[in-house]
Formats: sequence, structure tokens, C-alpha cells
Amino acid sequence: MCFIALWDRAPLIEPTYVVASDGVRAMMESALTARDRVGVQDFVLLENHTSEAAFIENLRKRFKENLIYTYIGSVLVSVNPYKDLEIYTKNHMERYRGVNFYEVSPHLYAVSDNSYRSMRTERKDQCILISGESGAGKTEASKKILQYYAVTCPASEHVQTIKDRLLQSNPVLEAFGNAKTLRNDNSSRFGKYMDIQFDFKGAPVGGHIINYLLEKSRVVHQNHGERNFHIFYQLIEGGEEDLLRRLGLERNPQQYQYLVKSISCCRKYPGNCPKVSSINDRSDWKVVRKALTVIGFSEDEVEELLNIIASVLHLGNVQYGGEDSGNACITSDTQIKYLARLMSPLNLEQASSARDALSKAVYGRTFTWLVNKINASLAYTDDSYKNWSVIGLLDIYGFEVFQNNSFEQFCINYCNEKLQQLFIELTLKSEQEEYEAEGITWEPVQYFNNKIICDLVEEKFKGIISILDEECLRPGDASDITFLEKLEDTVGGHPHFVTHKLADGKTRKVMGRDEFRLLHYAGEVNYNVNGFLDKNNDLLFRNLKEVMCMSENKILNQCFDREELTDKKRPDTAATQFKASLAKLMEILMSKEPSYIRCIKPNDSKQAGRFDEVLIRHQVKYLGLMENLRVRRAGFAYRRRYEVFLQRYKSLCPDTWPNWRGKLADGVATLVKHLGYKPEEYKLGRSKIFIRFPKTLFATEDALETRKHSLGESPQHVLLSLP
Ligand code: AOV
Ligand code: MG
Repeated sequence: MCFIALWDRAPLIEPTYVVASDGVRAMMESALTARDRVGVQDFVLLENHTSEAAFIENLRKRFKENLIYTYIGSVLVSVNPYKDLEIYTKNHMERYRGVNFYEVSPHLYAVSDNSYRSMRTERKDQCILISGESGAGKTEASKKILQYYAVTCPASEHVQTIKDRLLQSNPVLEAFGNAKTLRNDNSSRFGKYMDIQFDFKGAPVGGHIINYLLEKSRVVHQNHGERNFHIFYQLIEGGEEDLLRRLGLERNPQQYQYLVKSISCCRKYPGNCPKVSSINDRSDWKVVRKALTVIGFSEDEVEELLNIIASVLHLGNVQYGGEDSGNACITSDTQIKYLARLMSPLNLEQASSARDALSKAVYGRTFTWLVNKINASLAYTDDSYKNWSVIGLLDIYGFEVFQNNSFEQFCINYCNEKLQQLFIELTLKSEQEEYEAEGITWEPVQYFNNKIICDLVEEKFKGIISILDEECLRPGDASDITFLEKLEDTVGGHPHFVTHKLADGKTRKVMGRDEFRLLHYAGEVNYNVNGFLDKNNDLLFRNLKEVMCMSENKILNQCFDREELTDKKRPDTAATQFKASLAKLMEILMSKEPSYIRCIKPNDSKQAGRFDEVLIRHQVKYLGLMENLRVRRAGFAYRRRYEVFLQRYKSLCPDTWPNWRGKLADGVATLVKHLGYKPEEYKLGRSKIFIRFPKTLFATEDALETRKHSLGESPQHVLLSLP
């Protein structure tokens, strides 16, 4: 229903305003030039809809004109402009609000407004799924959607508080969960699904966030050229003198091992990149500090939270030396007595990894605590309104490929596979259902279904996660390499799995012996297995947990529960937990009416105005946009409900003008007959007309314009509905 509704209200083409000074001809000529210049605003209107070149050309034309949004039917395609466009003002919001946006350009706000109205009129929960690779603009889109609701939805005093908290949750979660990567200066390192709850009046009265697998390993090391989570730099750069003194921190990121240590070349290039030109840590600190207060953190809670952040930095500076016995002793000045006591039975390597495991656990659990705390502040407490409706916003980490890809990339890319699958299933399904509902024959469309890759990763017993878990649980000589060997034995023949071993027993030289490659829907990625077992086990020494339980810090106290110490059951591995949480997410999303935003990254240098065709073609391909278009055009380029079609074009036929009194379907049949539509050009369904070729529709649009102008109906500024 949501698709249909959106399409029905979708504008036909970019509206272009032209001053009608030289009569109709000049008008039409300008309009044609405009059509040529800005392309079509819905890909279904492309003459040659199967041509990838035409698709890219249309994107390019529009990108050049700063028209970053284009539809494929009801799906919004967005190209990251890498510059601030004046298209998110309050005026723009007003333009889309509650409007039958038939005549308005494609926009995030159109999708947001459509979901909102569907939620209200159909009382059906909605969700907006934003996908695309790292840096494509997902997080920005989700923030803009939230702003749209905050500004345009009705508000009371209570609602205003909720709106403020919803908005302010973003800077806080980004500070603790985002970081600079090579792909994106503000890359989300966790997945986020946020429900916005609306009461019967359509006011946002509450919210709830579910977070997915934070990339904890970043706390203890980063790839060269990347940073740790923003909060560390914000605190050091922006924290008040007094505060830093209390936390024992120096105002110099270079002092902290966790901020300067990169995985590769750490000695050669000490210091990652504490300063990033696009980021102002000091002013971001102020924003975060204020946001914490708006969300309802007390001064004490903020102090405890920052204490934890500082402790992680101190922990990173704990250095070990070797004793004669080979056991580690702490050599750094920082006096952390409990650590000394606990870590001395370990050798040097074990002690360092125990320290890092502690830092990761502390940070990861604090992040979850933070999400819970935000949820508590967004929770709607008024029992009389249990019956709210929901719009869910999904913004996760995008597909990513680095020089070095590890367990984290494996999980992130697996998550993207799952979302792609959901997209395929739902768009195809809804399309097919629409044809069936309208009594029109569905012509099957060939498309690549990535279920085969999802199965390769998650299938019970034989999937990669199962094999990884098996190795994690196996006592004895299990290692990352035995895991790889098991993979080769079990899934070695899978068409989407590759290692250095060739079928004839020879080796593939371009691949390392500690790597496996997955042929993802979005491209090939080599994963290095080093660290897979440890990261999947995600274990923390029991005695370190005990110490954390004894901590006087109230947040840590809540993060490390005593019950955990007595629980004999081994917790699920990280990958299995992630798999289960994704399965749950899919269930949530399937239960709602989806809308899609497909984000495209225009270049790898984060530059405005650069349209890198190779990169874009690749994304168009793997996002399945051509297939999406083919499905949408399966047979028919365009469809519209009878009443809408008749209302728009009835003036073109004397029998339907000014009013048609009979059945709508008969009116449309009379109208198109008068317009000279040939039988092969259209079909009449139960409630809609389906038009096969864009040119048929364009001719009708042109006729409408000519009529308006010949009647002198046009005012000085004429809205030309031409592509
Ligand atoms: P992502 O969420 O898709 O990547 P972001 O939303 O963080 O990507 O976008 C990356 C950067 O692109 C932002 O920091 C902005 O500088 C710029 N940008 C994106 N969208 C817009 C827009 N509509 N207008 C102007 N600038 C924009 V990742 O979280 O890495 O998967 O994991
Ligand atoms: Mg993001």
C-alpha cells in the first residue's frame, strides 16, 4: 500500500518555472531544454530503461544541477553532494508537508512525509530503510528525516521535550559510536535502528533505539589514517581545564597509546590523525556536553561517564616489561594496583591482550549503557496512550572494503547482505502483488538473489559462522588457521567463496595463506582470519570482571553484573549474537511498511562536484538499481489511480470535461481513446491505468500544457510539467 500511495503522489517530472513571455512555442522550447538539462526525476520515465549508460547519464545530469534525488518508482536514489545544499530549510519542509506532492521534486522529505501520512491514514507501522556503502550519506539522511518530523509534526510541551531528546541523541551516539575511517570522516561504527513513536494526533511522543555490534576493536587500535571514537578527542580537545585535571588527562592526544597506535606501521608513523580538517573536536565537545544535559544526564552521571572514557585512555598507557620468570610486570608509572596483581601471572602478550580486552569490554558495555539511558529518557510513560504508531529508521554501517579486512568487516558486510536480501524480497513481492491485485499478468524478471551468500554465512552447521563457532568451542589446538582450513573443507566449493587453494591443488598467488575471499553482492572482499577466534569469543578474564563488579563507578557497576559471575552457561559468541540480532531486525522490518532510500557515493575523495563514473556504475550495479528499474518497468513504465489520472487529464476530452459522471474506469477508457492511445500502449487494471511507454505519457502531458496556454490559463509563471 505504501508503494502505491507514494507512487500515486510522486511527481511526474522536475517542475521548471519559465517566464511565458514569447508565447507558447518559446515556452515549450524552454521546457524541452529543461528536460534535456535536468533529466527525468523518475527513472521509469527513461526512454531506454534497460540502458545502464542512460541511467548513469540521467544521474550525472541531475547531480550537475544539484538535483541529488531521483526516484525509481517509490524508491528514492540519493547521491551524496559532499556540500551543503539549500534544500533542507524550513521552507522546504513546509513545501512537502501534508502536500499531495504530485508536483514537487523528489526529496527525502517526500518519502518522510509519505511514510508519516501512510502511518496516520492506514494506521500501519512504517519503516524507512537507508542503505548504501560507507560514506554514501545514510547517517545524514536519517538525521534529516528525524529533523523533518521534529519540525513538521504537531507538538505540545511534553512532545517538545521528546523531540529535543530524539534530536540530541544523535550527537551523543555519534560521539561514542562514530569515528574517522579511510572511507568516511564520520563513519558509523555501530548499527542503529530507531523507532519514533507517534500518538493518535500524529505527535512524536517517544522513541526507542536498538544498537547493533559496536566495532569495539577500534578502542585499542585503528588502521593507519583512521581514528579512535570521536569522544576521546572531543574530551581531550574540548574538556575544561578542571575536568581534565580531575580525570588526570593531558591536552595532547599523542600522549595516549590508544590514540596513536595504528595496526600497521605503528613505529614508522606514530600518531594516526588526531586532527581531521572536517572535524572540530572542540566545538563538537560543546554540542555533546549540552546534548547529554538535554537527554537528562545528571552532572554526576556525566562525570562518571567521562571517568570511564579517561580510564580507558589510562589503561591503554599501561606498559608491560618482562620479569625473569617471563611473567609480565607493569612498568608504567600509572598506579593501577589491581591490574598489577591480576596481570602478573600472564606473559607479556597475554597481559597486553587482557588489558585490551578489558578496555574493549568497558567501552562496549558503556556504549550499551548509554543507549539504554537514552531509551529511558525517550520512553513514553503515559499509559493511556499505549496505542501509538511507529516509524522506524534504519541507519547501519555500509558495505566496506579496506586493505585489511577482519572480523568487523565480515560482520558489517554480512549485515549489508541481509538488508539487500530484504530489499529484493520486499520490492519484488510488492510489485508482484500489485500486478495481481490489479488483475494484470505478471511477467517474471530475472535478478540476482543474494540469498546464496547469506546462506553461506549463516546457515546452521555448514555456514561460516557455525564453523567459526565450532572452532571457538573446540578445546585443544583450534586457531585462526584451523578455522580457515575447516572453511576450505566445508565451503571450499561454494561459488562465492575463494582461498589461495585452487581446485587442482595449486595455489592462487594473489591471496595470502591466512585469507579467504567472499564474493559479496557488492564486490569481492578478502578477509584476514587473524583474530577471528578471539574476536568471536570476546572473552574477558573472570577476575577482571570481578574487579569491575567491585568498581565504585555506578555506570560500571550496572555494566558488570554480579550474576554474570555465577552464570555457568557460556555466553553466545559475538557472531552468533549478531546473527540473532539481525534475524530479529529482519522480523521487525518485515512487520512494517517499508520505504527505501538508496544512497550513492559519487567519489572516493569526499569532494563536491566530482562524479566518478566507474565508482557510480559499480554501485548502481550492486545496489541492483537496474534490476529494480526493470522490475518496476516490467511491462509498464507508469501507473496511476483512475481518479488521479482522470482529474489531471479530463480537460483533454470533451466527454470527460468538466466532469465525468459514470464509472472511473469508463471515464479513463473514454479519455485515452479520445487521446488516441493504441491498445498495446496501455492496460486498465482494477483501480489503475498502466501505461507501457513514457512517450505516451509525455505526449499527453504536452497536450495538457498546450491546451492550458492556448486558453491563456497560464499566469506569468507557468509550471511546466515536462521532464
Ligand atoms: P554513511 O552513514 O553512509 O557512511 P554519512 O551520512 O556519514 O555516510 O555521510 C558522509 C559525509 O558525506 C557526511 O559527513 C557529509 O559530509 C557528507 N554528506 C552526506 N550526505 C549529505 C547531504 N545530503 N548533504 C551534504 N553533505 C552530505 V558509514 O556510517 O561510513 O556507512 O559507516
Ligand atoms: Mg553512517
